[in-house]
Amino acid sequence: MSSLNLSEDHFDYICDQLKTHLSGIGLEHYPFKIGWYNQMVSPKFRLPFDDNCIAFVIISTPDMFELAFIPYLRNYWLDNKSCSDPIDECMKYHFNLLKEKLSAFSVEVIHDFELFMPNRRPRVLVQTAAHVSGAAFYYKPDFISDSTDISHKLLGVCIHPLFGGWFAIRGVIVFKSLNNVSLKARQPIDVIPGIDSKKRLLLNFNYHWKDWSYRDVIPVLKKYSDLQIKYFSLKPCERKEFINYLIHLKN
Ligand code: B12
Repeated sequence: MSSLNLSEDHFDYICDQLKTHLSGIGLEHYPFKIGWYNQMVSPKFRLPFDDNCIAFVIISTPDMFELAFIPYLRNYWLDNKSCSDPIDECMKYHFNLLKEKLSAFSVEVIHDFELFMPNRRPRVLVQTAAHVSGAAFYYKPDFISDSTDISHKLLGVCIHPLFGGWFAIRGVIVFKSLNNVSLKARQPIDVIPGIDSKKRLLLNFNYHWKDWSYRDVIPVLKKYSDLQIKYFSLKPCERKEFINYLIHLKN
């Protein structure tokens, strides 16, 4: 596919479009080049686009629940969709709207929950994308690989400088035919001082994630509301009744 080198003005225009759509629903976008991501991951996880292609990682802030999810439930949620995850459906809805808005460009959306079949490999490693875009520092398990008591592979965790662990990484949007050779990498901020705190974070994330403590590893600007905490504390199969409650809740 032939690709166009983006001028600064064009790039700013795309960023403005993303901001206009996303900021009102509690989502944020951070640009990166596909090559920065592909350099980090092993070949089987590489994204099939040109190294200079522009992409954006999309994160949900604590506001997403009230600004995007509850309105989505009220307006579009149908019980017959109950086999799919409502948050995933909400994200699909908004990413599709965005794709329509940006239909002048050749855009591909990859959600965090998309897997290749039959091997179930994630289509994109959103934590690596968040790190290379500068959105959130990715604390990888190799910080504690020296510990002998860790018998199985740990999952790494990203920490956002303003929201700590109170956010999620929803996916990436790739502008397949747009290059921005001059985009400069933004280094993510390492907000956890010292190796011991990093180890504690990883252990909390892997073994105690249900108590939410890993999310409070640094002081934060905003946390999930009580409603959001209640929602995510329920097992997916127990959420139906609570969804009905949210739909009928008076503001
Ligand atoms: C599979 C998965 C799971 C599996 C975990 C299986 C396992 N233990 O591996 C299960 C279902 C158990 C799970 C559970 C949870 N998960 Co989960 N999960 C994922 C998912 C879909 C893929 C992760 C994965 O398989 N990675 C593959 C491995 C190989 O990747 P990797 O270890 O990062 O290795 C790569 C990097 O190291 C990179 N690399 C190499 N060198 C370098 C150097 C640098 C500098 C960098 C940046 C990268 C890099 O290359 C490697 C690949 O070649 C991601 C979403 C996504 N699409 O990424 C969410 C995700 C990781 N999960 C998340 C969360 C929050 C959870 C839960 C707390 C539940 C929840 N959703 O609330 C629990 C916690 C479980 C736990 N702590 O054990 C969040 C983490 C958010 C964050 N702040 O980081 C994610 C990102 C989802 C999201 N939408 O935000 N999860």
